[in-house]
Amino acid sequence: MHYISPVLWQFLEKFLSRLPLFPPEASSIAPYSDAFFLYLLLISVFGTMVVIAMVVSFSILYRKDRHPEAIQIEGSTLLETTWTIIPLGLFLIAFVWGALLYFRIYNPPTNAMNIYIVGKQWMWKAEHPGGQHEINALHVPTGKAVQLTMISQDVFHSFSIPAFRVKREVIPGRYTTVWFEATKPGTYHLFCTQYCGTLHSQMIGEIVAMTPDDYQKWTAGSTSGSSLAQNGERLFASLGCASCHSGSADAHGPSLAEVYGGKLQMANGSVVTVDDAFLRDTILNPTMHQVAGYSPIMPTYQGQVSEDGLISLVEYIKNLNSNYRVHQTLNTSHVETVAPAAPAAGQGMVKQ
Ligand code: HEC
Ligand SMILES: [Cu+2]
Repeated sequence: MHYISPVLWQFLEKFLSRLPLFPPEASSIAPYSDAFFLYLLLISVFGTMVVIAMVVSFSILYRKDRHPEAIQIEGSTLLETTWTIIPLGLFLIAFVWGALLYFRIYNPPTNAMNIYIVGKQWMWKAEHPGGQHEINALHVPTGKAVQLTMISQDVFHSFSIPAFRVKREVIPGRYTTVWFEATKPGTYHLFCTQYCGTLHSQMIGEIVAMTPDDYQKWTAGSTSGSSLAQNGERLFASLGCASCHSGSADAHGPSLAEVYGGKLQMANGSVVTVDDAFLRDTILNPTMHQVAGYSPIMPTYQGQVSEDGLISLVEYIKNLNSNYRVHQTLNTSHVETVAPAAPAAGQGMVKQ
């Protein structure tokens, strides 16, 4: 991904980081995003200059007292080809470069650790798998890919960390994700960049990037004693999910052990990958995804579980191993991904 010569890059970085208008570059993606931004800026400036230069020089060269009589020119293939090919080339570079960057920004590395973010009027809540809660603050380790799974409790918000060149819509009813890898320890701004009501401008916070050691200390020091998955386990019992999803053969519902990350056959013939969004949707609206081989007896939990509760349930199901026990996730910095289960009879499972 080194699209720009390192020497030129060092020069530009020095120049940019002294410019107070420009936020610091504190994530792995920031230099790439800035390089591209600079390219777009430069071709725009170049284009503007060319136009201004021609407007000024032509008005002097072809002013009325020098050319009282207009001369008709019937076109020039060379000229027209030039002004077509050059901009086309510049735009194609922008397209390819932008597309490569886009894929990098929108595809989190598979080993990324996951943190949940809930936006609401007018605050940001962060929930670490280890059970640490934060409001208007987010602690992350440097040198590690962090993925945020985000949702809004009310209206549209937008989660933006300028120093990381990260910005993503936070939408009611749907999980969105964003990822970054912080490179420099420090404290950075967090903004809501979508007008979301009266106190929108106060929906701000702090991103604290810490060295992995400091981060370990922070997670150990701020744990509430039970992980998200353990909270989820309690909800799973209190909401009555356990009665149908006990994992035993005579239960009314399918076993949820190790379903996460695998594929399920739906009653309408389609095959769905079990991800966070799928789990959330089935809990709120079970008829939306009717699993093959089961009757539609699961009640809807719409209005009964908060977004935080849903996150705990999702985290619980995500971490269920085959014995219906939760993988311990008190430590945020290593979150296990559960291998998809082997297809069991009558379970509607399909092979990967
Ligand atoms: C009355 C029994 C019942 C209750 C209570 C119940 N479910 Fe279900 N659940 C089912 C049945 C039956 C299915 C399969 C058919 C379907 O998709 O509706 C299912 C499907 C699911 C699925 C789809 C994944 C899969 O492996 O099939 C998830 C996830 C799920 N339930 C989670 C929950 C959670 C979480 C709760 C509690 C908040 C809950 N269920 C409460 C009966 C129940
Ligand atoms: Cu907002």
